[in-house]
Amino acid sequence: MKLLRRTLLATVAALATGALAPAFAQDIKPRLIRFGYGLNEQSNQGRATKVFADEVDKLSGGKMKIRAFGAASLGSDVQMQQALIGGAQEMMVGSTATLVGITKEMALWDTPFLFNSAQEADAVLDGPVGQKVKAKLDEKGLVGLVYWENGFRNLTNNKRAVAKLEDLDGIKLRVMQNTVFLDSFKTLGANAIPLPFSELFSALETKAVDGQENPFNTILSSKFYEVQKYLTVTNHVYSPWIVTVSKKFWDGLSADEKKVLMDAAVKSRDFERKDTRDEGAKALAELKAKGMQINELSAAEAGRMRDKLAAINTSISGNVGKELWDEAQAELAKLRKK
Ligand code: TK8
Repeated sequence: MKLLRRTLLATVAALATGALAPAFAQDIKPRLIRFGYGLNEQSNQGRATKVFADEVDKLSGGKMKIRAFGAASLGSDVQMQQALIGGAQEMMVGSTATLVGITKEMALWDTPFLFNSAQEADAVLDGPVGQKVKAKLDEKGLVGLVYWENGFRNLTNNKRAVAKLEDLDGIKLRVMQNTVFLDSFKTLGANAIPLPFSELFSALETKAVDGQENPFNTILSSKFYEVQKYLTVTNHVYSPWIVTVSKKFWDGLSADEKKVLMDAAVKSRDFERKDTRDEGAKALAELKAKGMQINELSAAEAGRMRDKLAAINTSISGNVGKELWDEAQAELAKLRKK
């Protein structure tokens, strides 16, 4: 009893003199999380990042702080991925397409014409197949939280209106740093050139490349209409973005902290998909008003593109593994029967 009293007294004294203060101070200091992304603050990516940051602040009672860095100010997607793996940066959002070099299963999402609608994309990405692909990141030093919508990609260029397959011939087209995109557009006859997104605007402006492909939202928010004349509605592939965390950082978080990040990520995902779709629905008219010349690829020409790309599908299925490929196809078949 006497001993207990003495210990208690000692503790109280230590507390009063601040001898234990350093331990407490560390608990109070908010955890700082650097979150990088490639588009600008005014984009759908920027808006959803803000929602994520606010939610993390709220759910953690201010104990976790997201510091957002837009416009690739922490580097391109590929550079940020490496920083996350090394532990020099905590979080990012970027294209799944740029992760293919790290996790080959991510190439599943690059399959041309895989999804017919955003609803199909949501169901597969949030379902067992999407979770399986995401989980593959773990062994590479990354933790995938949720998929956001980048969206269906469309083609812009400065040479000519692309109405048929042959119109792509020789167009210098920037593609993402990813072999599926490179091979797809080479197969379609374009002169495909891989470049990080952060270099794209200036490459278009200086005419180092003639064209690029991205969703309407990005063509608008990145002001590509200033340097591109023709827009062809091709919807050739649906691109997801993925919110990722450095595994080194993640492993040091408490269960509560992990939950805060996951819950905030889900909230940001739901916001982002709706926001992107709302903006996307109005974007085409806006791009027209900005002076872009817009045409739709006919169903017959889209069909010719699909046929030409059939060989790409076979190689994707080989790369991601037949089991995963078949599972995705089966899930899609089920959705389409409903
Ligand atoms: C932004 C990119 C972009 C992607 C691209 O960092 O590179 O064209 O569509 O959204 O991830």
